[in-house]
Formats: sequence, structure tokens, C-alpha cells
Amino acid sequence: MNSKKVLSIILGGGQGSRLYPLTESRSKPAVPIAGKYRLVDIPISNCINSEIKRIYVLTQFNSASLNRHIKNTYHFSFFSSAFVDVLAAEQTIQSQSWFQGTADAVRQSMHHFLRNDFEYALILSGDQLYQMDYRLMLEEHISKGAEISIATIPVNAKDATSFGILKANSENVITSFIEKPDAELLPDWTSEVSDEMKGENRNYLASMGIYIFNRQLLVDLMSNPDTNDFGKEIIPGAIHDHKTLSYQFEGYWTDIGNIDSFFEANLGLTDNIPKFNLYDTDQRVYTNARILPTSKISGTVLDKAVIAEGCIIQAAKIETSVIGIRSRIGKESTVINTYMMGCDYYESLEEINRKKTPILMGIGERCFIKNTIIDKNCRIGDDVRINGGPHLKDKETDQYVIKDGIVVIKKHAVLPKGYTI
Ligand code: ADQ
Ligand code: ADP
Repeated sequence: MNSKKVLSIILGGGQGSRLYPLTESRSKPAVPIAGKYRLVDIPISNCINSEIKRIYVLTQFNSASLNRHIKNTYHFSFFSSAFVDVLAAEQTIQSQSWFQGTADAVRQSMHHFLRNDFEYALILSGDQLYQMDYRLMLEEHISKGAEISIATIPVNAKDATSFGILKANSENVITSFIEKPDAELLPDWTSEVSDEMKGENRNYLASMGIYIFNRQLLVDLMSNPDTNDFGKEIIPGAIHDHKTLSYQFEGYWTDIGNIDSFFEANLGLTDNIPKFNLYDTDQRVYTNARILPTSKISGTVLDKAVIAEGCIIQAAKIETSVIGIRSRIGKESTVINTYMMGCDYYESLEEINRKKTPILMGIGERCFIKNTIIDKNCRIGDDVRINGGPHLKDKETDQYVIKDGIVVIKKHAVLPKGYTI
């Protein structure tokens, strides 16, 4: 089977500055999403569902939570060749520096990849929400005799400036590519798209940052130490010399690389019919099977609430919110448009009693919380009021950050009784 010839390489993130402060103490692939998963579960699950089971995750820095998550989640049979390995930027005699860009990250880890027997390298981005069967892309790649394939998606002119934009001929061979063109320089490269996409004015083809490379070509391209980035250098340079195919995808796909899009994607799960389907048994999303107890909820009006396992909730109201594992929310509290990541552990009664003025993990009583992301293990005292929204200016304190009107409470933050943002 073709998928057995593939090695998957997930680009797990550079500095992670766009998702700060969620990446303050963890690497980007370990950022919790959708109440019980982590970012890296999305591309890994897509690989497993596509029967691609040899996976490397490249990350700029190693975090305990990423390693623990991978170790606790992805167990393969003793007799299988499957693995998920984290490769953090490392100093070697050849290279003293951190990854300088996506291609540099791949280049610096080539010696690990080449120990494996593979014909095709599938290079994936670590911060996108989508479900895709890479086998279909691989079939096209092989049957059309391509050397590189790029997954592409139709976008409108406004969004086109955030992506690599390309032009393909009638055989889907890419003839031109420009990385993130300025609005005024956006070339007239509209492409053949479905009527549905036309109806949404999505006439430009954008690179999804998902690539298949033939093994030897990747080795050759990586031997040039002057190229650090796929979108800026490798792809625009390679299309003229190597047959590069556009594999068009029209399903749900979104980049979740910044706080705003991350927040939108999480709250999107509360829609009646979410665009990202967590309930599809053919395209499961895997994560740590934590064996948590069920959630216990009393006296709460729930409207569009997605609630993970192990929660203890007595709030008055939860609306359009995602409540993560082991969350505790006290009486008479209201939570609206909020993503609460939950807790890594439960506090024991002894731990609670040992503290002089305990603020329990979770949200206290009579709180009002709106337009907020609450990172793991936060302690929000009684009567706290957080009213996020566009009226707030960007700001950072020890306990929280405000970005684009979204309040992000930092991991382990403590907000005392009556605190107001
Ligand atoms: P961007 O998303 O802007 O554009 P980039 O920031 O380079 O590209 O990130 C691609 C992926 O690689 C992300 O998952 C990122 O976290 C990761 N990454 C970045 N630097 C890294 C490093 N030093 N080490 C490890 N991982 C790293 C790219 C393409 C565009 C395309 C969009 C689609 O360049 O052409 O349109 O993806 O989202
Ligand atoms: P999950 O996948 O469920 O989020 P993690 O393994 O990432 O789980 O997080 C659980 C973490 O919490 C572990 O590192 C565990 O050691 C830590 N932990 C458990 N109990 C406590 C405690 N009482 N105080 C601090 N950390 C704890």
C-alpha cells in the first residue's frame, strides 16, 4: 500500500509568538484545543486515519507536556513499525543554531529521517484544523508522476495576502507561485474552482502548507544551506525545475496559528453543525485516553456548551463556550463566549485545607466571564468579572494578556476575589 512508503513530518512551530501566552511554558504542538485535545492531535490523527504511521514532530523547544502527551497517547503494537517521535532543535557539530525556518527545521533533522525506509515525505503544518485523507493526495501525486505536490484551497482576494498563492495549468501543474503577495501586487491568478467556491468569491488557490516531496528531491533541495523556508524559497524556486502538482481540497480547513483564529476555531465547535466534525467515526481525532469520570452539572442553563469529561459545574449559565477537562465552575457564575482549557489534575481535600486563603482551581462563585480564554490550572476567585471585547486595548500583565479584545488568562494565574478586567 502506498501509505506505507510515506514518512510524515509535522512542523510543530517556530517561536510560537503568535499564540503567546499559550506558548509561554509549552511548545506549540502541546497547546490544548477543543476541551480535551492538543494541537498536534489534529495532524497526527489525519495521518493515522490515512494509514501513515511513521511520524516526526519538529518543535523549536521541547516541553514536558508535549512529551508526556505523545508518550501517553500514541501507543502502537510491539510488532508495528509505527511511531510518533518529537525532534526538538538540537545543537550538533554541523549546526549550532535553532531552526531558522520551516525548511531549516527539516534540513537539521534530515539525518533522523534518512534512517527510515521511505519514498515520499509528507510535510504538514502543526497549527491547522481540518480533516483530510492524505492517501488521495498521494495517489494523485504518484499517478501523475509529480515530484512535489502541494495541497491547495480556494480563498478570496482579501485572504489571499496571508497565504502562498499559485497558478496551475489545466493539468493541475503549478506554473507560478508567490508567497503572501501584498494586496496591491496580488496577480490576476484566479483559478478554476467549484461553483460553491465561486459563489463565495474564493477564486484564488492558496497553498495549505501541506507538501509531498519525493525522497531524493527533498534530499537534493535540503542540501542548499541558503534556503530556510518552504513558502518563501523552496517552493517558488522548485516549481520551474520539478513537476509540482496542485491537489485541490475544498473541505473545512482553517489556520489556528494566532489567538484570534484559535479562539474562533474553538468556539466554532459550539455551532449546531460545526464545520469541524469531532463525531465522525471514520475520521476520529485521537488524544490521551485519560479515563476521567463523567461531568457533573447542577443548576446550570446550558446553551451551545461543549463540556469535556471530569468537570464539576454549578454555574448559573454557560453559553457558546468550550469547557475543558476537570473544570470546576462555582454557583451563580455566568460564562459566555469562552474557552476554558480545564485542569491537569484535581486538588485533594488535604491540599485545599492546607492553603490559608484557598482560591480553588477553576472559576469561583458569582463570576461573570465573557470573550476569554482561560489556560490550564487557573484559580479565579469569587465575584471576578472579566468582560472581554473590542473595547479593551491590547495589554499584558503577570496574570493575563489582552489581544484583539480576547482576554487570555495565563496558565496557573490567580485572580483574587472581586478582580475585574
Ligand atoms: P505560514 O503558516 O505563515 O505559511 P510558517 O509560519 O512558516 O508559515 O509556518 C508553517 C508551519 O511550520 C507552522 O505550523 C509553524 O508552526 C511551523 N514552523 C514555523 N517555523 C518553524 C520552525 N522554525 N521549526 C518548526 N516548525 C516551524 C505557510 C506557507 C504558505 C501557506 C501557509 C498555509 O509558507 O505558503 O499558504 O503555510 O497556512
Ligand atoms: P492531561 O493529558 O490529562 O492534560 P498531563 O499529563 O498533561 O495530563 O497533566 C497532568 C499533570 O499534572 C502531570 O504532570 C501531573 O504530574 C500534574 N499533577 C498532578 N497532580 C498534581 C498536583 N497536585 N500538583 C501539581 N501538579 C500535579
